[in-house]
Amino acid sequence: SNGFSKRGIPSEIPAEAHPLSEEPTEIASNINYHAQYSPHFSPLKFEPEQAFYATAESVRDRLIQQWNETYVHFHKNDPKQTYYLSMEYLQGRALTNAIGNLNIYDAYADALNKLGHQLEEIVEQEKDAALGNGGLGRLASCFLDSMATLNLPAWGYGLRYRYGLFKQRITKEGQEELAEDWLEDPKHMVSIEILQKFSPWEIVRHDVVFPVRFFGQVQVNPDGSRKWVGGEVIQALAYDVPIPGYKTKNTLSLRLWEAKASAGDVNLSQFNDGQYESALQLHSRAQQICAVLYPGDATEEGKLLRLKQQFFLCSASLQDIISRFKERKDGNGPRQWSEFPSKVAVQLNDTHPTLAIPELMRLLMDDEGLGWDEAWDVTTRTIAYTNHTVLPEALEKWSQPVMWKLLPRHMEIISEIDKRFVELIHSTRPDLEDKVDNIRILDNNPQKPVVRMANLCVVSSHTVNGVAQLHSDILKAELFSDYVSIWPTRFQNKTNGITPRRWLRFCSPELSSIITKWLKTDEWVTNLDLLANLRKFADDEDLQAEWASAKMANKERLAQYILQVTGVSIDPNSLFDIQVKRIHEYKRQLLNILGTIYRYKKLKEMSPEERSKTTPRTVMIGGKAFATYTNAKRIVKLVNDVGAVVNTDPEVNNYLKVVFVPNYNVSVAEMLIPGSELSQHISTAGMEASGTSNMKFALNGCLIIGTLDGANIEIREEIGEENFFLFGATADKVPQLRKDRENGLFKPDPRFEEAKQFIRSGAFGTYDYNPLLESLEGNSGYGHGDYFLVGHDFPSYMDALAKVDEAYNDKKKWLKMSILSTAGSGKFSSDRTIGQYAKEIWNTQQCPVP
Ligand code: HBZ
Repeated sequence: SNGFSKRGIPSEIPAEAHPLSEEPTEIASNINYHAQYSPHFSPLKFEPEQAFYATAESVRDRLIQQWNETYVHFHKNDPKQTYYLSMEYLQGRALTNAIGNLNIYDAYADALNKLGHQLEEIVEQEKDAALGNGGLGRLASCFLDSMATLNLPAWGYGLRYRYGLFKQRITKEGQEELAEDWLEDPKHMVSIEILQKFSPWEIVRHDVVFPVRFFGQVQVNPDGSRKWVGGEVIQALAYDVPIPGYKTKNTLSLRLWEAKASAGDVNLSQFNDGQYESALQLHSRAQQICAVLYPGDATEEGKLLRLKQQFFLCSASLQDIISRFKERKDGNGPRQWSEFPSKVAVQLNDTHPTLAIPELMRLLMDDEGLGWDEAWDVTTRTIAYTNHTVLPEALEKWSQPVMWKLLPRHMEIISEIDKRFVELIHSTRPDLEDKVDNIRILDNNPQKPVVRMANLCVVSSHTVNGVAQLHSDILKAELFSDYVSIWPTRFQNKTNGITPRRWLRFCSPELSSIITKWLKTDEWVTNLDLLANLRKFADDEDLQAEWASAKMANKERLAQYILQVTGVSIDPNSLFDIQVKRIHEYKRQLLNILGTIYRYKKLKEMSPEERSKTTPRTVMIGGKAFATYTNAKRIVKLVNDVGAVVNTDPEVNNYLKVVFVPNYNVSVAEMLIPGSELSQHISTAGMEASGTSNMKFALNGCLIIGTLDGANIEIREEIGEENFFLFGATADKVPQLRKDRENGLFKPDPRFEEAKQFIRSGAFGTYDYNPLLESLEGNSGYGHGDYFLVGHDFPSYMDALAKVDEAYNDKKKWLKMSILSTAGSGKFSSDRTIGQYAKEIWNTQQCPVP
């Protein structure tokens, strides 16, 4: 036993745990121990794969020790805790991060050396944990890192998907999706379903199990109270993934729920009759719940299973939170429920965990006996909601009939919240009377009655925030403007951030040591504002030389990787120009490739001498397209087709290469970002809520070409407008430009027409690109042509690209701009973001383990 009882609460405080040695010899023998005594494969072998598992388990021992100390400490001190509810976490690999945060990287490298292995090679064995789709999931992972590092009392809650985000394979047809088995067994094990799959980092908590009900009906008791009964009950089993803070003992937990049927749910008599499938029906229904991560990023899906997943997360997490609240009684008997909001802050990562609201109401009223008013007061003082998008198609709406069937008691509660909100408008805001149908929670359109999840969140949360200043302003001025007039103080901005540990310190040790040397301290790793002190050295020739050589080393490493995964050889002396993110029309990878096509065409038309005066460029584009998003998949195909032509064209391929980087994920990002010189963040203004890779690139001294959208605006402010390649319409002009376009007032730039015509001419093969090109003019799925204003922004984009070439030719100038990008990135640490959430939303304090 680790001294913990049912919910991770210590039954007795364990004696002072004996510290694990940081001596390489002892670490080596510990790794050896794991290879021998917890082997998941034949112990006779000790190849990189086995060495990875043994190393991970050895590191995990340390994490468990710190985790125990942390939660014992939290239990004793009983601070207010944050519970971060998210359907997604994009954790990536954990090994480098863990030994880096624990400050034992060198010791482990030595130890592995003694065992005949290279740490760099062992690290590559680990599979990414990709339990998320994109920015939203990665943000949750950066937040966990910062909460641990800032010693904040917190838990992350999520789902333990069996299959995470799909693996992308590029074929002649374009993108192909493969199931991503992040829990895949080592190669030497037979990969069949009945074997227990595992991650070396997780700790299964067989004693932390909560029942989660689906379907059934509401029973009205004689005293008028109500109870949800019947239906099917699935068990939620906890798996804890330790989250170490950087150079602190504090280690948090990411608790992932897995769905299981109870032992009693096997119908033995059916089984004995040979009806195996129906005997095990509930088992297979339970298995389905956490089988796959739903592909998100602005696609509409109306699947019952997704709703079940969402409720499963919310119900299990809230039962866990409530039981912890109850266990931590103070000296004077049981806790008052009115104290709950001073002990518990629940943050909803978008609307995906909205059902936490009616579930908390239900648990408080039906299980704990609170009246409506008291339960509502507790709930609204506990819950806060973060919005990540203004795209209408990404705003969740669930069918009312489906919800009545799956969650009858919750629909009663949601209807009551809706009714009371409508009454509030009637009695206090007659001026909003004619808008009430739009802002209430239930959309009772008889054709398609739905619950609007964002509205439920806004009405039920004490705080609503956007993720960059522009985004928060748009929320207040547009999407949520009527609510602002009702509750003016409810709305806040919390500009996103990224963890400087993973996204600079560990992914670019070269640049990190230069920064540490020039700042004469490594404190910037936890106080990123210190990077501003690099500004005074931006012109220094010695720093510039060191900076250039670190960049070159990272570019060479990246070139090696590109050669290995694509077979394309790229020149480290060319400008490395990168756009990596989910493929979406609003992110405008199409603008990038059209600009590249135009560049290619002009290079073709030049004389060899003219060509030799141009700036050699390597354009890299990567990202996954949602499997049924046809235009996004066409863009992937187009980039690949352009690459196939350009890269094999001996006339131009010394001056231009076009690479589609396959299977973009966290680990690939850790390779690309340090080696980048220019990165593209070119969404139609007003559409990218924030963006977070823009922050990672800038932090790594990569210059940005971008629109005035999302966090680009704040990045440009911080690093200086002269260090940012700006182009495109501003958000306030977009609606009028769309109208003009509809009214035939748009005059396309001849360069834009030329690029499109070049595709039509068959220059990149015979694939039918007309549907894609039509989205730029005819009627697209979005109602009218070129909704994303690719044509409008094309000329200013091309002009900005020309400025990039010019700046790159002046090496000193470019290096200075690069240094100033890093120097201006201090604001974008997720430590700053999380500090603001703690102070301005959660009202939580640091609780460092001594
Ligand atoms: O969240 C992204 C925003 O597009 C990006 O601008 C922002 O920086 C980031 C963090 O705040 N949103 C997503 O990544 N959204 C999803 O992945 C998503 C997932 C499931 C859905 C809908 C969207 O059902």
